[in-house]
Amino acid sequence: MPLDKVKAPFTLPKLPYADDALSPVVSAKTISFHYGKHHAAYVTKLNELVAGTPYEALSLEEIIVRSAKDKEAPAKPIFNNAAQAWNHTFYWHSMTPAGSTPAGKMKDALDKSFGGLDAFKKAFTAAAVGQFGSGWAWLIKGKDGALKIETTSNADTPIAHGGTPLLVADVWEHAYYLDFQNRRPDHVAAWLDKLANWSFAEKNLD
Ligand code: MN3
Repeated sequence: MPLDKVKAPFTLPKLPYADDALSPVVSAKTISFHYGKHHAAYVTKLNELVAGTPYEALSLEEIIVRSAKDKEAPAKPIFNNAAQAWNHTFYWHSMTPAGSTPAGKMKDALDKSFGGLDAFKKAFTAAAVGQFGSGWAWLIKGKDGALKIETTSNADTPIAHGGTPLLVADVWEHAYYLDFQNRRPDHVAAWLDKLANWSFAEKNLD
């Protein structure tokens, strides 16, 4: 997943599992809309927006970083669609059908920063549930090397602010409404217990 290298025209990356593999927490029907429609639309729109602009020559991550600071007219929609393209690819990899528990360096880092997995889950759930409206709940490694929980609104992403994302949960309603309706806390709890991909998070530590 070399998101620091890919350039326009961008394509929708393949899902790392079958579309029904995350059921029942994330159903095939949710995937069909969330991946097949929402994520696909961000990629298509991004290609339209960058065509013929200086952004066309940049990697996806460069587009995010530069458009976040750019005050000219097309930068905001470019940022929104580029960040959403990036965030969703990262999100699909933040889940694994088999479920997982933190081990090795990842477990040590959670122990050190949060006092263990249970305390992390409690804090992450509170952040994810407390994010008002659409957004994302992240586990990131900060510039000082410590792990932190962060939420971002709408398309915003730690990539634009110098944080290193380790894991992300999408808390836009489109991520859970077909399966959990308004019960975001139940969705987040099931997501952490059944789907969180700790080996992916551990890879992102380095
Ligand atoms: Mn989404």
